Amino acid sequence: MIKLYDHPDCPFCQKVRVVLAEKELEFERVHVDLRAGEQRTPEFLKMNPYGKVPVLVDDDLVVYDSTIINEYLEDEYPAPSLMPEDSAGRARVRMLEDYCDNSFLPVAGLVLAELAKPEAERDAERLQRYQAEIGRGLARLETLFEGKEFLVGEFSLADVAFVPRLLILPQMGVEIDPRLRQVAAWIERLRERPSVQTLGL
Ligand SMILES: N[C@@H](CCC(=O)N[C@@H](CS)C(=O)NCC(=O)O)C(=O)O
Repeated sequence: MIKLYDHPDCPFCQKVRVVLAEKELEFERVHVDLRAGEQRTPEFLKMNPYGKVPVLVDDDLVVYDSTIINEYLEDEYPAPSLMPEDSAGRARVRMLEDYCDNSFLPVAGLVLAELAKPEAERDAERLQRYQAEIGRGLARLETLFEGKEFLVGEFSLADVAFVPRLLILPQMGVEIDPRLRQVAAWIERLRERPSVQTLGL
């Protein structure tokens, strides 16, 4: 039985839940109360020394970090495949996941942190700068489609990485530039997937 140490709003946990749903894997969700600091208990740190969710436990194996977990799920449960077969395609997926994890998601996190403040305490200039950065990220993605339905051809782990924040662009105050037609169509395509709908975003 697979266990996922999870937090409902965490985009990294959401990435893993999409992959579990794509592969129709049953799993038990263990809610980690991040506000109460449950990720820093000695038991949790034994599973993930970084003290972060998600952590996936599959029988005796403990795996942390959403991107590594998703690669593990792809290796261990290969059907349906969420990685291209050719090494060039696999490298493209990994570069996009890296961009998403280390740039797109952190900036989205800064937008959400600013919006979480009472309006009087928000720094409007900073908020706009972060929102514009998301817009530039989307413009960069637009150039990758060249008529493809998903970032690297077929639906892959690269698309999964972006799902959690793409689905809440309106809540983040980010409007999609009407010129980004392929990005807009891609987001609609993602929204239609049953695995993505399980997130309830
Ligand atoms: N690189 C990690 C990032 C995970 C992460 O940042 N998780 C956050 C929640 S979204 C967390 O557990 N934060 C708790 C803390 O830092 O104390 C991954 O991809 O899994």
